[in-house]
Amino acid sequence: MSTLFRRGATTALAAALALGSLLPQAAVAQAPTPPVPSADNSLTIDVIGGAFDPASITEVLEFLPKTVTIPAGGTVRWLVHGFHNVALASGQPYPEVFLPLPEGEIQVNPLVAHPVQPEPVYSGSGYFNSGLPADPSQPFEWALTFTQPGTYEYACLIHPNMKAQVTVVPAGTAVPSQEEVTAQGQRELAEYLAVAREQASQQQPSAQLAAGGATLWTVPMDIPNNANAAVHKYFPQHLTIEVGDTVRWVNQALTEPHTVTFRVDAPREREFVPQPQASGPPLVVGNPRVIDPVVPPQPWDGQTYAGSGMIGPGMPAGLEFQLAFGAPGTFPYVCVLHEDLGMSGFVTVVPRGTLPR
Ligand SMILES: [Cu+2]
Repeated sequence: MSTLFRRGATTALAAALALGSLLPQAAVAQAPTPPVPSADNSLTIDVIGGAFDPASITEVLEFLPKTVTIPAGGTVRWLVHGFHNVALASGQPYPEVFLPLPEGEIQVNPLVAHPVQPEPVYSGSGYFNSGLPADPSQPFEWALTFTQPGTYEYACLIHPNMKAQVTVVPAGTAVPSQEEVTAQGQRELAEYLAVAREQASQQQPSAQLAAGGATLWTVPMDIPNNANAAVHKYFPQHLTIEVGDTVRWVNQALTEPHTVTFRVDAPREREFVPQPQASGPPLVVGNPRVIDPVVPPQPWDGQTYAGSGMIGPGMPAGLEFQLAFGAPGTFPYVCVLHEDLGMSGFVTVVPRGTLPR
């Protein structure tokens, strides 16, 4: 499958595979704020990784706050919500997220999937990684103590724009308290959500005349070119069309893949299939059923599985998916990657001549 992927596709695929990101509603809750003296070299500062706003079905793909300052000897503790990791590469390239398997499938690089932490102390060199959560619906914590002054980038390798910094100042230097750090994270979260909501409010379907008097409907998904957030919605969620019309879904997201999947009676797919090994942790293998399109004969009669595969920037299946509807009825669909967060829609198909023109 590696040949399927254009340059840069693997990070998009990784983001797509973050579909499993079942973010708890608590993801927007504040970090615990233990009282800490501001010049305590042994202090621990909490940083949030990822957040979800259920009201707007918006996932913020950022560390909150994006920069944090601690004294040498201090510790950063990440509280991670969703399908994210925390990785430091000390100025070296980050590892590839996906690796091809001999059978043509792909696996998540074990250097990304599993923890790499020779010791819980970071002195400015080497590769450290929290690993990915086995169950993204459960938040996890990861902590590192920083011993050397300097500014260090870290990243979630699943989400290409999710990069942040730790600045370490000499021991004894006063730094912002946890209360201030948490407040800054909340301000950044509020800004990201406000921009995403405003963008979402502007998304709407469009209709144009097609051959034979039918209509070609375009349904945008997510919000355009937003580096900080993904809105897991179709615009609109419920579209009514006539028999013979075609619907074209277009993913506008900057990095986040989505799917348009009419499962009909098929069982739910899993985006990752763990493959147990004789020793060590399982391989984490991508499921082609989720990645690749399943295009039925068209016009579609609504009776068989139809799916876009993962569509989005850098994805082999492209940015859009199109389906002509040949039978009346109501047809529900989901984004396989984000259905647990509420990404679903339906198309109601009525007889020709029913809708006002
Ligand atoms: Cu989605």
